[in-house]
Amino acid sequence: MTGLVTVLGSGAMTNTINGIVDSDVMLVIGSNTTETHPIIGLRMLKAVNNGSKLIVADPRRIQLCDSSELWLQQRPGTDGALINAMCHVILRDGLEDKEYIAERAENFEAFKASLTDCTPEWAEQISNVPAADIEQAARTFAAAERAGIYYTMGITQHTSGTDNVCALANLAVITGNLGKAGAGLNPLRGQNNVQGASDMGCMPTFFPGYQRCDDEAARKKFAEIWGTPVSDKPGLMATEMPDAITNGKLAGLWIMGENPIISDPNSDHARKAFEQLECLVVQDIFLTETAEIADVVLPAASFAEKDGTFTNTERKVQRVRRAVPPPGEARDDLSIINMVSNRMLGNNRGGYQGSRDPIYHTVPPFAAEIFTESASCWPALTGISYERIDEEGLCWPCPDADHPGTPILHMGGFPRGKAWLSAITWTGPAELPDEEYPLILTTGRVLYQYHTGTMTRRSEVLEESAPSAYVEMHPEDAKSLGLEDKEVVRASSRRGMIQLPVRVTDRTNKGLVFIPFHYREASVNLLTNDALDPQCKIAEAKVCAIKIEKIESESVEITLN
Ligand SMILES: Nc1nc2c(c(=O)[nH]1)N[C@H]1C(S)=C(S)[C@@H](COP(=O)(O)OP(=O)(O)OC[C@H]3O[C@@H](n4cnc5c(=O)[nH]c(N)nc54)[C@H](O)[C@@H]3O)O[C@H]1N2
Ligand SMILES: Nc1nc2c(c(=O)[nH]1)N[C@H]1C(S)=C(S)[C@@H](COP(=O)(O)OP(=O)(O)OC[C@H]3O[C@@H](n4cnc5c(=O)[nH]c(N)nc54)[C@H](O)[C@@H]3O)O[C@H]1N2
Ligand SMILES: [Mo]
Repeated sequence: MTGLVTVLGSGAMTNTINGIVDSDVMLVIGSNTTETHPIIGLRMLKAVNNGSKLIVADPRRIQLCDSSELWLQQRPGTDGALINAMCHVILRDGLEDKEYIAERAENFEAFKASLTDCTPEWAEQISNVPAADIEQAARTFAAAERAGIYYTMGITQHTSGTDNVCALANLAVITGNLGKAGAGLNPLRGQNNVQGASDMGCMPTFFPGYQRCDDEAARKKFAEIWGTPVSDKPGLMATEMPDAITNGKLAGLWIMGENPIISDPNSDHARKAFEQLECLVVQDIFLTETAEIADVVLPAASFAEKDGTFTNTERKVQRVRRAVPPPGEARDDLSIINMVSNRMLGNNRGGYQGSRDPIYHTVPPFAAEIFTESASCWPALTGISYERIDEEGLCWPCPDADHPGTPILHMGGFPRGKAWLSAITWTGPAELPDEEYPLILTTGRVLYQYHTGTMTRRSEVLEESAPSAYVEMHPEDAKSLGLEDKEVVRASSRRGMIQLPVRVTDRTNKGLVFIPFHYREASVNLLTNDALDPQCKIAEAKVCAIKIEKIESESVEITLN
């Protein structure tokens, strides 16, 4: 990754959840916060009550639009143009924070030159957002003493996802909004402990603490700590694995806590690839669609059945304690990994004597030992211990035992010195509508369901509240296809077909439809595009081209005959 994204590192919020109420302006872009991060959404609404101005940029009329001062309804996949145009206005009118830029940013002149043609009128052509609204958004954002940016998957799940994030980082830097309360660049992380998993090195290029595997010194350090040689070759991203399997480069896969047969864009391609594996192991708390095609299923314990820490979206490391024992043969994930590793070692098949054998339940002292090791490997955690977070978590970086933690990042400067303002060239989505597939499909979430539904669809209350898939469609599009509200239709793309009811609503714009991805019986990932962002390899789940067709029912045909 380039420029600022590297500076910002882990992808956590630079600021805190409670600090949101201190902001003067909030730009919420590509985040349906009240449905997907309801607690954070409440903080935003509280900030609005306190007088903070809310700018929403989202192709759909999400709940936050009702409380916003300005709603930019862009075409999906055009954020890069929109944000560049906001930066253009700010620099054209001299509204930037000159002192901050001089002190803390690099590459300013080249960045400024790159924006010459990114006028609001140019961005209106691309995004369909009126130039006057772009101007107003830019001026409101730049005028604020404390302006915070909040973004999620509407920004990242694009072939231009990394560029979009860099463009937002540019906006935060030129207005001096990094390293200050009530401001910041705040990606709202999705899954519980996805932050902790990244911190611990669950990414193909990193050891724990974002220390790169192709860095000689880091390799030496971890080889010493772990007492075994470590590889210098980055692994594959999950999104690259289906193709690696079909190309014969990957023969075995051990999937823990993911259900890619429903959650991977272009999921039929993923399923076909997984079926070719020599060995597929799935470790999950339920028998998922992916587990059903596995050679081996390892039953895991859930969050309430184990000990350890979870790190949240604001980098706060918090203790988790086992409330109930795991059912039946289920074991916590750590014990399962240890048991397999020790068996491999016993059979001379690699493996690693990581611990005592066998540990069937992770008891607190063992989880604490692991934490102590992590803290010794990564300076940002060194000051955190189980004793210190017994009652209240601490935000990393926390370099020593007396350090209070760091709720707000970059107060005193950036880790790489100065922030690099990178020139971003807007590029559109990989697949756009045409005559055959005339509608843009965007996908996402609803409040009552979680991802592939393995957990939420087992809850009667949640399932009753949101029992069925649907396709959100603008009244004019529905009318031109002769569709009524709730009518079951066929939705298809170049990759697949599903059937589901229409929900006619003006929440979306003409030409755009939205389908949630929670429902296996109408799994929208059969339709989505697996084109990847060339830098971070995220798939373009937020834009592809589809068509919707009326299903002529048999009864209608019989009547006609
Ligand atoms: N209830 C519930 N909450 C969840 C989850 C869940 O499954 N259910 N999942 C969690 C996880 S892992 C994640 S990652 C987060 C995701 O949280 P969000 O990103 O907030 O959720 P999404 O519904 O995927 O998409 C957010 C918004 O992006 C908009 N959007 C679509 N295309 C574009 C575009 O091109 N540009 C912009 N600016 N916006 C666009 C959509 O209209 C939608 O309002 O939610 C987390 N919270
Ligand atoms: N079309 C479309 N596709 C998307 C997205 C989108 O917006 N649109 N969003 C993408 C995003 S951001 C995400 S995060 C993914 C989510 O995709 P997945 O991660 O595949 O979805 P989940 O249903 O959350 O799967 C998590 C699995 O972990 C299991 N589990 C829960 N707790 C534990 C545990 O403690 N141990 C173990 N071993 N297993 C456990 C659950 O039973 C479940 O099967 O979907 C992605 N796919
Ligand atoms: Mo996510």
